[in-house]
Amino acid sequence: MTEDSSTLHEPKRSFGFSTRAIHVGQDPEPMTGAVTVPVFQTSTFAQEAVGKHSGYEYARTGNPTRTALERAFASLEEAAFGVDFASGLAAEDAILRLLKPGDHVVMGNDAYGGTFRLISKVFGPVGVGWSAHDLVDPQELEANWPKNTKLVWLETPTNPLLNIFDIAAIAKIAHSHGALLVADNTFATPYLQQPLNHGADIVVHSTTKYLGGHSDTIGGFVATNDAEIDGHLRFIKNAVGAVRGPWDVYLTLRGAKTLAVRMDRHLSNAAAVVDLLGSNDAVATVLYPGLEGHPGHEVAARQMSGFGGMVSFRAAGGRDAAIRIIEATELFTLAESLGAVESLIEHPGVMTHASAEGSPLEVPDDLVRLSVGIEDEADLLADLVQALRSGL
Ligand code: P1T
Repeated sequence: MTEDSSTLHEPKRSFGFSTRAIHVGQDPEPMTGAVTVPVFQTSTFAQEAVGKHSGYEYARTGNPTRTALERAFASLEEAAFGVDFASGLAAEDAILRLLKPGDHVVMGNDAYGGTFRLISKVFGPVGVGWSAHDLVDPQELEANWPKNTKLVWLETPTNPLLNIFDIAAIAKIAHSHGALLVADNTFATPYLQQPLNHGADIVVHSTTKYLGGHSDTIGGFVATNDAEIDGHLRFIKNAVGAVRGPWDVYLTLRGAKTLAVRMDRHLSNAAAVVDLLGSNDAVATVLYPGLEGHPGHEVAARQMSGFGGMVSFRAAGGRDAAIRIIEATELFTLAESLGAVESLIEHPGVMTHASAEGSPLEVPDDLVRLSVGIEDEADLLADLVQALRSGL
């Protein structure tokens, strides 16, 4: 065996979401009956004879703890294949290695700053072209289709402006030009949105966020229904070595078992936060796809089953007021990252999206991003009320 195969043996749709999160790929361990997938903390596997082994030979290539996660997460995306990576960016890097010099990537004009940095500053210098488009209007892309485009790369909802892109409409345009559509599903999670079912070819996640859910690991994941793409990803993972140790994989798999219940609480807390922000004088605009006035509301209602736990707003008092508010929270922790049980607050312009400064993906400097956690709603609201006073 060269790369571990993750062909999904379990039926894809027979169980509900939470049942799949808890059971797919996670049968009791055959030797001892251990109910929880063990942490196979080993770098290598004994072979019975030369070339005759259990299916595992070396842990960069394959590890049973990782196989369990790959099967479970593939089933959450209703995908045939899934590959775990060392980080969200390592997963993105493996996808982008599908490209050759001269190829072009179309990006949305709002995305995680690190994704923009990877495409423009790592792949750009070796000859991969890129352009940023306002994918809110897919016709703009159709009218200005850059030649040699092989990949269209979108997030929806986007980080940090929470724009919504119509996956099915953009997939149709990409496919009509022979390009693949990659959807970063980190903000929505497979609980709220399954991009492959809307026509995307590849789904990528930073599992550091909601899937892991506890701010204790870095990880990435890619799902696809295309065996050739899966083969490419496994080859790159093995050849380049962007793998995680089994303990981190175990923690991510354990975190995802509660994804559905956590997301329900993220949704209700986020809705309460949105209500509060909407009537506060320190806030100029609330960005949240659940708001009826949000330009992507209808598309989001169609392709998502909930609007997510991320909320952004623009401070009425500009950049300095935004920073004062961010520094005044006591329960919302000032930190990068998102999607975990605890609430976080940050200034994208200076923090997560600093690498996009001066580019088409630059974010407004009065922007505040909240990752609304699953603490008690009343405590979160009280913290925001007191912090927002600093913005007046
Ligand atoms: O940090 P890493 O696991 O490598 O994932 C990168 C990544 C990919 N895609 C999206 C949508 C992301 O938000 C991220 C990471 N984002 C942050 C760290 C952040 O605070 O926005």
